[in-house]
Amino acid sequence: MVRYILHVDLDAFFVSVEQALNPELKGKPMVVGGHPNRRGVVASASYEARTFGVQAGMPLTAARRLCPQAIFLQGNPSRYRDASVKFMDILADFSPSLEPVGIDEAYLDATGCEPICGTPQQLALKIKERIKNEINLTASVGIASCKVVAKIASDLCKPDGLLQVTTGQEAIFLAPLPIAKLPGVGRKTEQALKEMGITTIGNLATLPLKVAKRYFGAAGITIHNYANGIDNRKVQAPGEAKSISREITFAQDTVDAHFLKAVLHYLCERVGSELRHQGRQTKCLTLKLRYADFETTTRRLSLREAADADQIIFAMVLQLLDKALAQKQNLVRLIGIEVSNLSTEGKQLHMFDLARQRLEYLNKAIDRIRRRYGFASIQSGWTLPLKELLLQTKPEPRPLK
Ligand code: TTP
Ligand code: MG
Repeated sequence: MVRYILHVDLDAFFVSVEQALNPELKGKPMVVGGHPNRRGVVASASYEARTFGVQAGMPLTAARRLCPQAIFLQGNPSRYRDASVKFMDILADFSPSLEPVGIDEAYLDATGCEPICGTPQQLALKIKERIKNEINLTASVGIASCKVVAKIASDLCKPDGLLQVTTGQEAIFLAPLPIAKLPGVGRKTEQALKEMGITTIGNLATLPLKVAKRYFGAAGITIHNYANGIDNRKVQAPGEAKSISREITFAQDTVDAHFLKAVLHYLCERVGSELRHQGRQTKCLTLKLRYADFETTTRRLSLREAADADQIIFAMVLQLLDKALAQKQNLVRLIGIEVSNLSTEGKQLHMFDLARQRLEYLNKAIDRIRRRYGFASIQSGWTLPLKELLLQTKPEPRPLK
């Protein structure tokens, strides 16, 4: 059966929320991320600022050099979270098959929705209209038979766009695009492909599969399939996800082990609270590190007993970090963790394990405070040095429930 998948992404999200609240800012070059004299990176740039070369992720000082007339704002995470919840609520009205990806984007499976919502194009227009009317933001929508093509389509038609890729035309649509546009092709893979003379997605599509596999392993098969417009991934509602992951890319690469451990603790808190929110536990932990040279390593371990406590996850994953740091002492660019092998089975009673029970009560109390007053309202000693950094990182999507 032909699928119709929509990828909906809000345009210049943080900036647009600020503009919706203060219309005088509309149409101006703007950056959300912080003061241009301070350390930090651009979180969101208005399309007017982008014409000067300003991009998300670049240091604020560089953004100011490129566009000194831009308005720089610190940002208001709670405003963005509110807008995100409203955005996801609007999407949820259109299909039960909704997968929020970040704070401002989601996949929606519209297969079979035609009798109620009309054609996928009509559905996309209705979604855009409600977003405009109800939260005063614009969204771009890509429509295709699979996720990867829908995502690329929404990216290409930004801002305020709508682009449908006809079923059967996926590979033709992708062929002329630069390989960097393909999800899964990071800077290192892009560089390696370019050295092989592969610059467009079409070039990659015609590379023999076994060559892609030889050079890039399992990831080679995935990007080769994507390049041919083949992507069988389903749109997964959050509760169905097989794993939960959180990662942070630093504004400045670091080897500071104390800092890395603090960030790791924060990530464990994020993952732990999401596990508890979903009523799930993990038996498998993965640590991911990307170094300044873009080499990425992952280390994994299995837990004997399933866990959802930040403290247990942190204690285990810390061992992985210690090993990784002992082995390679290069500057670290990104750190992330993933929990997988998730279960929803009822917890065993820890009659003789008071420490675990205490953690359970403690985490429940912390979760309650955070639900009410926001994630940063309560911090562990480990993460206290991170306040400034946390303001500059992409926030997690707020759970829909
Ligand atoms: P994006 O959707 O990647 O960017 P955007 O909405 O600003 O612009 P576009 O029109 O290209 O979609 O990210 C959504 C928000 O997430 C963005 O407004 C700010 C935040 N963010 C960060 O905080 N740090 C980052 O490095 C990135 C990429 C985004
Ligand atoms: Mg966006």
